[in-house]
Amino acid sequence: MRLSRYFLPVLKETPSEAQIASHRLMLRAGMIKQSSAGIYSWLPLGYKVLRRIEQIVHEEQQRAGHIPMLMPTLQSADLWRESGRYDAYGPEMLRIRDRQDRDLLYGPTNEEMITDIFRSHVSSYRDLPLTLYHIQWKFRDEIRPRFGVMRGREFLMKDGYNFDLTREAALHAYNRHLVSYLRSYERMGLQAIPMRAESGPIGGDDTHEFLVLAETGESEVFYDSEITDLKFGDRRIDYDSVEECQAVMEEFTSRYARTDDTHEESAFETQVPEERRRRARGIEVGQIFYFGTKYSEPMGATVVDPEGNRVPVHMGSHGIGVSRLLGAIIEANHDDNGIIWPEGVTPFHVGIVNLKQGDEAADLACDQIYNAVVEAGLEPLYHDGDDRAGAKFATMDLIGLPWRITVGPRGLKNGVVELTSRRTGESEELAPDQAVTKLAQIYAGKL
Ligand code: 5CA
Repeated sequence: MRLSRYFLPVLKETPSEAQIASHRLMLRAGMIKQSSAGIYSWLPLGYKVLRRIEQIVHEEQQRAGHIPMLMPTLQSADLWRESGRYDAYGPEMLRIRDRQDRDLLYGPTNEEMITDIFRSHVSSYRDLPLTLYHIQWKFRDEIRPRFGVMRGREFLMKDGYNFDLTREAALHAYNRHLVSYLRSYERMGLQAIPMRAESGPIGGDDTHEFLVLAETGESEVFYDSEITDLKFGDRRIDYDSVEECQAVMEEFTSRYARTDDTHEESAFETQVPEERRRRARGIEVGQIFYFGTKYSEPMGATVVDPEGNRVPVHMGSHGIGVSRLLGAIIEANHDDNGIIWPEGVTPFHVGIVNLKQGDEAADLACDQIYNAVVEAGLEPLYHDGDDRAGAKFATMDLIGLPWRITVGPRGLKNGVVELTSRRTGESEELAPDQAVTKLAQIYAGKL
């Protein structure tokens, strides 16, 4: 993409309404525009990152054997009356009436709708296990929407639902989700720690929240510092193996890590030596629940088991805050000059800066590098405007592409361009084709 043909409305001024870095930077980098409180338009740059995050979520869910689908945003109130949640959910639910006077609602989550789909089509244990998921907009009329996409009213969530014959099988689904979430967050350049939490309006006994440590996080967290040394990394896992998934779950959840809802000071003190006790703040980027037959029983989602009895299925639900993740990633990856995208989610792989637009040799070299980057399967953003070099660098630093290739007449005389890392600020002089080769290797994970 050439910047001159793109739509990147960067702001010079720091917007006064934004209290935290990620919100300020998303507005300044032209990624989002508020349309009303807690509701945002996703401008092209923000939309690109949103799609990258969705793509990682899709890949990791499907790797774990979960099946993608799509349910609507508007739901019938009658379904929610069956589970008893229509009245219980309270003012966070946006209730709507259509022209036929039917009660609808903008879905805050989808347990009822997926249970209805299940009961309409599945009636035998032979069709289990089954895990369906979608990535869809949700609406929660939060009393205090704030921090941009971090606590929105309309927000994008991946929500998945497992259906199993027994409690044990459903707990395997729980563990499978935990593993797939660890992988997903690491691919996004984040460490998200599973912590024991409260189940709130979703219900159920077992639940973990995934928290990214950040000073601006809305949750207070208490944990054993050893937890931050754990990495999932690139280990291979057989998602069908109960033992393997259980082992990962135990490894990542056996140390003390809780949100303030479940924190017990006395347990913290007895279980964790003083020098490893940490109190901090975190951003909740996902939550997994096992809730057994809470929805299947009242809604009649049953299957015939091997003995011929009709039994309600065991379920859980599992959510990732897809749009919130942009805020969380930026909170964890920025400096005074702007965003620093992790390579896994960056909107463009490299920025090309032409120091002297209109100079024949520089223009030609930029075009050649641009084409070579595309050939290598990567997406460049070419800053081809007439701005001063300093202004071009400032824009590139603000939007945070992990790599920049700087091309100028002086370097070209010596046959070199500069490859610069946004994170370290370090630059290297390389021949143009070598710079592209190196980039390709970095993104292929070989460097
Ligand atoms: N049905 C379950 C799991 S599918 C559920 O709704 N879980 S949840 O309430 O924990 O939401 C899942 C994730 O959505 C949260 O962990 C959080 O990352 C994100 N989320 C929740 N509320 C908001 C909000 N107001 N703005 C942005 N993201 C949110």
